[in-house]
Amino acid sequence: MTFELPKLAYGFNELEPHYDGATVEIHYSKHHAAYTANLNKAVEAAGWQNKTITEILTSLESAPESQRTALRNHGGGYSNHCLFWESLTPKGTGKAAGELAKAIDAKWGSFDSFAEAFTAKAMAHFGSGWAWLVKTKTGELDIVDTHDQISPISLSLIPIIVIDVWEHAYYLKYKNVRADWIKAWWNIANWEKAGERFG
Ligand code: MN3
Repeated sequence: MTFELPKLAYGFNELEPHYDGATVEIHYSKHHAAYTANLNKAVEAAGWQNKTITEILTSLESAPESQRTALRNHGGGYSNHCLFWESLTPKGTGKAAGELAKAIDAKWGSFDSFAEAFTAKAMAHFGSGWAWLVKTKTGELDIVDTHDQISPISLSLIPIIVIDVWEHAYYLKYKNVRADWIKAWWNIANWEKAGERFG
């Protein structure tokens, strides 16, 4: 299949003041668009046009060797950014609700303790990458980080919510201060969507 940039559920400026319109526009229409275009090239070169993105990300080891790195980088870049945009909303509620909230409380004791652990993971990640709340194969919640464009789907994890901590995600507004970007992210985190993903 040919992959396309997903439609955003909000305008470029609608996440302000937490996430500025200029960064959102460049992040989406340049960075995410480039991953999407390069994924389509790699898919064609590999003869993998019949595969879904999940099939691609879970069968990288059987990809033609010449395209494996491109499929990992751009397939991950395409998918991770789709999940990232869905993790954001202008109508952030600040915390999880329902079954997801219960599972977070059971694992971390409280939402605040979870938030502290998630923030710490995002802060501690060295270099380009992502911090994720995921569900494991056994249904347990966990906080993980992945490097570059590694997808949690390739690691048999189900993504629930994610923050992009590549510098391109925040440098225009927050410069080198990743802590400020992470703090801002909590205001626009989409816990409703996370609850749906948790199922
Ligand atoms: Mn990014």
